[in-house]
Amino acid sequence: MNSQEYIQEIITQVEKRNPNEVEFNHAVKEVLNSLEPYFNRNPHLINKGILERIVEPERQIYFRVAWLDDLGKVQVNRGFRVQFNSALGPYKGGLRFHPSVNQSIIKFLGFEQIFKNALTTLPMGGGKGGSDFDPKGKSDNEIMRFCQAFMSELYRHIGSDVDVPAGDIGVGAREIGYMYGYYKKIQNLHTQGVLTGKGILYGGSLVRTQATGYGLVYFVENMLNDINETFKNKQVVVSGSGNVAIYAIEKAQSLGAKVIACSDSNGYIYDKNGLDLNVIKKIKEVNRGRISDYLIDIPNATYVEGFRNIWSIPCDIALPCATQDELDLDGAQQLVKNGCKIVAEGANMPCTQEAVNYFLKHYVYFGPGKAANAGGVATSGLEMSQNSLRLSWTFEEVDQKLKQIMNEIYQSAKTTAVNYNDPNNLVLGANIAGFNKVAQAMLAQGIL
Ligand code: NDP
Ligand code: 2IT
Repeated sequence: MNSQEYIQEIITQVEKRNPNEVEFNHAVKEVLNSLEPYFNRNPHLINKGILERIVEPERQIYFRVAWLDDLGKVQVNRGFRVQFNSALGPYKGGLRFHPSVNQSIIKFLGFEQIFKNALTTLPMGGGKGGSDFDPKGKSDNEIMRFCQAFMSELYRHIGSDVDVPAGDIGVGAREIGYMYGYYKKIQNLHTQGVLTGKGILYGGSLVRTQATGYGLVYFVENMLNDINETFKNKQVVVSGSGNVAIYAIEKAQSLGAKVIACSDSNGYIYDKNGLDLNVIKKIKEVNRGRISDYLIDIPNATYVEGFRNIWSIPCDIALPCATQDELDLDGAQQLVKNGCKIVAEGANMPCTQEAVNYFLKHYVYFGPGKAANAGGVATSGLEMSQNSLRLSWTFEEVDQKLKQIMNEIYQSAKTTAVNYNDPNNLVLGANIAGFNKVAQAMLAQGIL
């Protein structure tokens, strides 16, 4: 059997075994299809059962989360944790609270996380979890009761050397605080390394809040550097206005870029003078409001309903930082038509496969999420290190380490792409570099 047949056989098997899991099948195809040249060079790995095992989670946990809302009514949500691969270290990956969460979404995120974590250079396996709970419109007490109910089951499956969750969509410092507090109470253990993204007062790391957005911009700096460019005076469009988007905007602005648009799930704002990030932080981090509120402070800006239309704005650099499949072929065509040179994914799989293929074909330099947004989990890894040491590093120390890691991730994706004679294909570079580490570790540890 040759590489192509082997890969096709596994893809067909995954489709058959996981029908209707659209996102998971997309993620598997995206990774496996870029591994053909790798298996061509390493044919001895074809009969070792690596792909067969890597597409099957080591363990999947589903549970009921029952909680009382403010009206005293019982609410029931679904809880998920997928412990996908532990070849490189304890399972590591975020928790997502969003009504769209289902088995397919958690599995796609867990699968991506395996290779992303491998690229960080830190010893972390891949996992992901969450719930179909919708935090929008819930009171602070409801959020707390939900987080406690969620942790009352999750606690038995996690641990600092077992599985270390963190935040993702709908889960930030507030939610991690409630979950950490409850874990500590029911376990009677201050084992800080069990969750990352904690508050600074009880074991959190400086820079973790900023890390994904900052890391994305550090990654793009490397991309720009390779084409003899910088962020200075570049027009940048960022989708989303959550944790990743806000700190991507902050770092890009500090490097001299003009960020002219961002969005939420209802629509986008366009401010030709450059976004006022303090207004956005007030709306999203303090008031938990809608991005359309930007016009209250900045009446000259424009608000447009429908978040997908953001890609029609002419820009040099586009950073999708909201959610999966938010940038489709239509968006990609508009970006290319308007002369966009760089697209890098702050979110997980925000570009559809058609969009990615279109970028690669039209010489847009493309940074795939598992490399470009790895700064968040990398800094989670640094938080785990500090927890083990029982020490806290300064902001500058952590930021420096984050920058170093992002440079290394870029170099590893780039050199692998060059080595495989496709020098501008960072999708291929990141997938092969990440996969190779996990495959080698799996081989060394025997058939598990
Ligand atoms: P947040 O919850 O802080 O923000 C999410 C943003 O995306 C909000 O603006 C939200 O709008 C928008 N959004 C979410 N879901 C949808 C949807 N279905 N349709 C349209 N817009 C949507 O999450 P993060 O910023 O943490 O996460 C953003 C992305 O980055 C996700 O893909 C996540 O997996 C990825 N990521 C996050 C990391 C982290 O450390 N937090 C690390 C690496 C990747 P609204 O408020 O209207 O819902
Ligand atoms: O998608 C991601 O990498 C995250 N949500 C961060 C995971 C983590 O463990 O910090």
